[in-house]
Amino acid sequence: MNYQGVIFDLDGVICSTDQYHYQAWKALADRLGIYFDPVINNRLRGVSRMESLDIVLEKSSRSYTRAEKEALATEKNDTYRQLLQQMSPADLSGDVAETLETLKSRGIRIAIGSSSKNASVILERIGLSGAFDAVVDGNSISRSKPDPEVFLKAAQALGLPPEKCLVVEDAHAGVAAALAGGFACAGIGDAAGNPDVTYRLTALSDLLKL
Ligand code: B16
Ligand code: MG
Repeated sequence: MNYQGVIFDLDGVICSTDQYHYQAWKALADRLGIYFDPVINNRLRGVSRMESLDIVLEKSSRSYTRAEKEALATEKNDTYRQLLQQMSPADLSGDVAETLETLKSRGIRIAIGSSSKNASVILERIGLSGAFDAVVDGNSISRSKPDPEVFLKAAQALGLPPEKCLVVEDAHAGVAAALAGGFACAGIGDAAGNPDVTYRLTALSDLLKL
């Protein structure tokens, strides 16, 4: 591999919290009588909580005040955090665990670059607290993906320039963020179909062949 650091998105790359995001948004949309489906949910990948809410509310017939929106975002997050309780180290796939271990054994520095404000809870639940050289998440940034801030901060925390780091993303917003920051980007899942990615991964361990 020609990179000294790899910056991983969390939801959809390291673990499958995307299904819990879907369930929590769906519960909120159903309660409000707003249409919501997996296609709309795909647009929420990598996007911050409040921006996600705006997308969910696009199908609403009424408008919501800022205070109402804060309450709705809190309601969704409470449902989501409840769902996260069922996660355990069993939710860390062997493919992901082995890939991280092998990269580390090769001296490659690894970081998390996530939009989520729940990143540390998730890492703890799947047994990856302390596994990364740096964790930059939704609490440390002011601009969400597709802005490159989260990845630039992660590279800085690793002590590496963007051109020496590879970003791994499952979301189109995340791919755009990586490229805008001057990073190469490997797409997995939804983002493997993005025409702009530098590499396409079927499994995370494909990284070890680069
Ligand atoms: P939270 P990632 C993103 O995480 C999710 O993909 C996105 O669906 C979510 O809205 C966002 O985090 C904010 O999450 O509500 O937990 O702060 O993919 O960037 O790791
Ligand atoms: Mg993601």
